[in-house]
Amino acid sequence: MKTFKYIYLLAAISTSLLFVQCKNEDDNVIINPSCNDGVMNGSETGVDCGGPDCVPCGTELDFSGTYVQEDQMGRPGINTVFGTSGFKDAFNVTVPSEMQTAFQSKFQDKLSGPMGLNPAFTTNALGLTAEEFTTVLSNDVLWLAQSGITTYFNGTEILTGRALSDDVIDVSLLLIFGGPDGTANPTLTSDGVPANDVAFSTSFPYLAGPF
Ligand SMILES: [Ca+2]
Ligand SMILES: [Ca+2]
Repeated sequence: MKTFKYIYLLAAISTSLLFVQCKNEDDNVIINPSCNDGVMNGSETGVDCGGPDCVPCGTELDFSGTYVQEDQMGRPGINTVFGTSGFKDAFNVTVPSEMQTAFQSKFQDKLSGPMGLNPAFTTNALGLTAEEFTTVLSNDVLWLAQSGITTYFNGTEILTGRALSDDVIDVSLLLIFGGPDGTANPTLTSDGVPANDVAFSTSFPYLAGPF
């Protein structure tokens, strides 16, 4: 009977040690360190910043607090280019389902009216008339194809999504000023900035830091 007691005691002690060991391992284990897990790990030099993979420390985005919508950029730059006639603030806070009714005619006047960006506009490289093109633009949402290539424009596919490196401003300028085959007004169909100066981050939100 005494022997059995020692065996039970040893078993109890061993089990306790096992639990203690497991707990310590759980506390110290590092599983897939990332730039948004809230702890300094991997090659980071601060919490979720620094090192080769995360944004430089001091440039982290602050997602705390309550936000209000101040900008609408389904397609970057459209509100800046077409909303300059006193309605940009209203455009920025209008829900997409109401945008076409509220702004299409204003956009068309801005595009091809007598004082517009391109009074000589007939159709563009997509074969769209001024009314058709500004109908697309005034619905300021980013279209996304559920299958196939994701691109703003790659020479074949158009507006099937957007990759961060897509030159969306040049595409917009081409469609505004390039005429039916994209070759009109060559000095107006590019902003002269072909790519980002800083590499994109490899982790969410994937944006490049300031230059
Ligand atoms: Ca981290
Ligand atoms: Ca560009």
